[in-house]
Amino acid sequence: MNPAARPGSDTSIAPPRALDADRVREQFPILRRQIGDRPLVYLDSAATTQKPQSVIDAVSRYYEEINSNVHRGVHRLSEEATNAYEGARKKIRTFINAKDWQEIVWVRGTTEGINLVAQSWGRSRLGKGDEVLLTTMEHHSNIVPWQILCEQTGATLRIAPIGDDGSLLLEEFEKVLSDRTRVVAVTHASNALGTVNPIREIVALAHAVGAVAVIDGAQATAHLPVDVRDLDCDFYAFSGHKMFGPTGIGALYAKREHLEAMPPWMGGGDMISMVTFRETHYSDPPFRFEAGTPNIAGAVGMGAAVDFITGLGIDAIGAHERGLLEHGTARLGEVEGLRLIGTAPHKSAVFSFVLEGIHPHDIGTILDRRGIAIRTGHHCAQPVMQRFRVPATARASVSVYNTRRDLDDLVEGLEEVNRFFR
Ligand code: 7TS
Repeated sequence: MNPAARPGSDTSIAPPRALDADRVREQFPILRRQIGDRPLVYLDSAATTQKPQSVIDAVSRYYEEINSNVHRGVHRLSEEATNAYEGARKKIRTFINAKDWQEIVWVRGTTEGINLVAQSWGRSRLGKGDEVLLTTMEHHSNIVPWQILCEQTGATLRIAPIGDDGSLLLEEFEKVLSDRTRVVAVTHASNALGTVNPIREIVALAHAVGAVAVIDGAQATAHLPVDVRDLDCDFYAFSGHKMFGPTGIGALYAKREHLEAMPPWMGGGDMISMVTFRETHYSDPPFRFEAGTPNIAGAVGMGAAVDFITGLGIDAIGAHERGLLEHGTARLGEVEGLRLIGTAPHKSAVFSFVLEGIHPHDIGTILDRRGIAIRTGHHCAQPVMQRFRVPATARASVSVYNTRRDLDDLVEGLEEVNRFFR
């Protein structure tokens, strides 16, 4: 389906440029690797994406030419490092259409971003009688920080259920929502099911009861357009490594009014304006939330990753992946005993499945012998496994550099698995 028609997407009507996946692949050196005597077939991008040469070069160039600490020195290198670091923050701002750069906090990734919101925004505000509303499809990163917060404050966790196809049941969500709800924390796209949630609608429902909306964008930013002003979410967390950038870097978007009212959650260098042993004055956001020397090279690399995505066009990426979703869904349907877990109408190109009577780890091991990398297990979404009554699934997830051939290889591999076990 056209992402422009999805709730929460942009409304551009120009058809996306078609994407030449073979040319895109050439930009990813790791895809030239052999696994044994087979070419690598990488189908684990939901865990982490591979990195294009431009991102690798940006990180190397940073270390080769301008490595220095930021915000501190008067010397040339420090000034250049600061410009590169802050320049990358501005790229993130533009990429998600935040109103200003002060709304972008550098973090280690989605997990840290959500913990920051829970501990800084949540801990000083929540108490007994307050509720935090999640959905069944959340990643542990969007569950455990809220459980910790509830333990600390006496607030209660509530869960909105999902249907048999892995869609959020919006009517049920509305029933659980009440004026006790202070936080609604929902994933934009599910890593275990692929489901894409109607974020704009969810945010509006949260706001109608006076709750803030925290969006886990880990599985969204490399696949669909994200416009935080259009979504009107209060917080949006995402990871560099899931969108062609380095590991150990991510961004938290927060509306400025929230950041200005939030206390720091970690103390240290770079987050203060004045320190004495009697008292400390904190910096303005976003620096108040960035204690210690940050991952400067990571930020620069994430900026280069944004350039990579923008260069291809997020709509073109989305269209390419929808083609793969369609092809993969049809081809996997031919495999004996295969059941897809997650068949929502609004879905990203994640294929979570079980093969009747065969443990997912055995599937993963046999595929690995053919050079095919998929993920098996609970995908850090154990409540999803419990919901579908499976201990684990096998998951193939695609990105811009995947082709139909990769999915055909997967199907051939699964046929070998079936021959081996049946
Ligand atoms: N939220 C979602 C929806 C995710 O898929 C992940 C990581 C996270 C949060 C955490 O992101 P991090 O960068 O802070 O670790 N998901 C996966 C996965 O599906 N396989 O490995 C990691």
